[in-house]
Amino acid sequence: MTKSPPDHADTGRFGPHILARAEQLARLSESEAGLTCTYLSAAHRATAAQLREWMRDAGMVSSIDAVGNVVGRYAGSTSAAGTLIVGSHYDTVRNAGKYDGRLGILTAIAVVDDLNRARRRLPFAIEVIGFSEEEGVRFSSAYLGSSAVAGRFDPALLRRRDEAGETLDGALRAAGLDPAAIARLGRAAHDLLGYVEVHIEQGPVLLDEGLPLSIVTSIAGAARYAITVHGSAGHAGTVPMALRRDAATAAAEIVLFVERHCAATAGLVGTVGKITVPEGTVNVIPKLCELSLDIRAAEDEVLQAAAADISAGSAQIAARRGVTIEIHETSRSPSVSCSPQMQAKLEGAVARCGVQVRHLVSGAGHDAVMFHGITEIGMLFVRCGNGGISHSPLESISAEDADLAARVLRDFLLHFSTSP
Ligand code: HGY
Ligand code: MN
Ligand code: MN
Repeated sequence: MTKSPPDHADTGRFGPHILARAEQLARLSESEAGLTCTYLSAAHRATAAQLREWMRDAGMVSSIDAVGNVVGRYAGSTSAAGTLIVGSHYDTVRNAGKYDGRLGILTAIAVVDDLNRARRRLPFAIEVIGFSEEEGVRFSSAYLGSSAVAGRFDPALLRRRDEAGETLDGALRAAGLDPAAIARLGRAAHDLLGYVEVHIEQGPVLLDEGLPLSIVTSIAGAARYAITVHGSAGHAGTVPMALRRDAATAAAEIVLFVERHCAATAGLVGTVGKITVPEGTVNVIPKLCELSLDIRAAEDEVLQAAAADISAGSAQIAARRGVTIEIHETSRSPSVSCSPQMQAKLEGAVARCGVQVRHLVSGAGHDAVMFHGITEIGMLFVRCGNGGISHSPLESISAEDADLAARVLRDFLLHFSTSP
């Protein structure tokens, strides 16, 4: 009589297993020190291959699709019963933490592995998806992977160029992927029973309140821009200050304007993450300065107003300084609410696992945004350590919290039904 397979849920082995795999993935990096895994780099491709192997080992049929998503399908007990997607992203920002995105994928794989070992099939299929490009680092457009699965991929992005001048189309082909096949990745909405994502909170609230998990009520809207300031070059030693049209000092004033405006507006945050003086030289007055701008708000109206205010404020600064300015929107996603039904299902799972139910708004964007309006979306946040820091090597979670998240996800799946 073979011993029944160990039930992770009782032994608490989900957590250490998930963290060990996150460590293993973190070693697949573009940089010597720290984790950087941006779209279609060698590290990114190696990460995809590793996830695909783990999905296969967990009993899923796994593949890598035309946009680089890693898809593992765990068939249901009946073929006609629809599909629940459980996903998150495996690309990272530069010098990233190990858990942003990856926790959600690894938790889903661990839970399906547990079901598979127990030879349990659910009355619906589960698709675990590792989305290939959520951060929008390389091509300044977030959600490339999930937008394709949601049938919302914008083919115009294929002409978008990265900092090296490579187009998205070219990068896909160089990676052996077929851009023309992306349009066929959209899932039929009628087959989708829902989308659920486990993700780190990327903030301090759960840590401060001593709670391990929370349910997400809504995801803030976000808009990103590329700003270019055009001034005049000049000799650093001979042009009097009053005669200069310095693109960099104008940009600096715009950065401080963004900070002041967002600090003075409730529910709005703004970040200039990149400032570049192309071909900058120590003894030349900058004629060009390029900035990124990322603004977020839980209310779309606040976001809309902020975009207009920052554009008007920047134009005034440019006029006063005798420079010109271009502002180009590179991506925008509206604020979305998680479905009350999915929140209720997650509440049930959290309560059954003995955890206090807490709800939070997400200031960060997530792949779930792409599935809003196509199927019911739900998200489960996991506490971050180190003051809640994220998008940093200091990002941390505990094995206990990862274990709890996996047990809640497992309970959620075992109790999931399409009836309200
Ligand atoms: O920027 C974000 O909100 C997420 O990390 N993509
Ligand atoms: Mn992120
Ligand atoms: Mn993320």
